[in-house]
Amino acid sequence: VRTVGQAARTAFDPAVYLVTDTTQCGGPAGVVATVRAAVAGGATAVQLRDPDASTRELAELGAALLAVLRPAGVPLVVNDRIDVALAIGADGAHVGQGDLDPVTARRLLGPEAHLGLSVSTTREAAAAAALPPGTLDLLGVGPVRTTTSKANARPAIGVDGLAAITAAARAAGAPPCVAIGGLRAGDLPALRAAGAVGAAVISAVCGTPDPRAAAAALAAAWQAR
Ligand code: TZP
Ligand code: MG
Repeated sequence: VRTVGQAARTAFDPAVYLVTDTTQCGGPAGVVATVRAAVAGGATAVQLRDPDASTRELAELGAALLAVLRPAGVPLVVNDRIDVALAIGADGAHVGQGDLDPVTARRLLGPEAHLGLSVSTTREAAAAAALPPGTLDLLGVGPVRTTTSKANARPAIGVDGLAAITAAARAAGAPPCVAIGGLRAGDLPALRAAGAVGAAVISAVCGTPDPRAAAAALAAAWQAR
């Protein structure tokens, strides 16, 4: 969402959307190194996600990531923590169904920040479409496949479930859908065919010895048709 007269934020391209996991990256310094490498490989957006970090740890890690991402022109959003997103001057936030409601999150973030919402069902996508215009920029849809990166993840919906939700979202006028959950480079052409505008990943990048090559493989797979 953009408002005339306010400074433009970094453009949000969700094609290869890296979500960070501090444990899989080997600690906060590993997160920074992974993000730097992934961006060099072709990651187009980054979400800072660490449900276990203290508020101060999360803000410090976010500031370190912004120092890497701003010069690269890659946006950073913060999972769940609107307060931390605002405190560090991130590009926006991503909320789940149990987090702060999107209308309140939008009010706090202002009109030009990026705001994403997780959905797992066509019903949740329809509810997202019914929010006031300008509330949401993106839906995170999944988990498409079984994931071990999120505690208490919902059941996997598969590529067919993703296709059903992207279709419902489009029909209802909801924001575009990025796929998430257990995704590997080989999945990306099918996700694209199912209507997703990108793939969000943790372990396909954070769990690998060469995150730059992993991100490059995802970027290449996203372009392939
Ligand atoms: N939300 C739904 S699945 C998931 C999140 C945060 C984890 C994705 O991680 P991975 O390793 O790509 O399955
Ligand atoms: Mg959350």
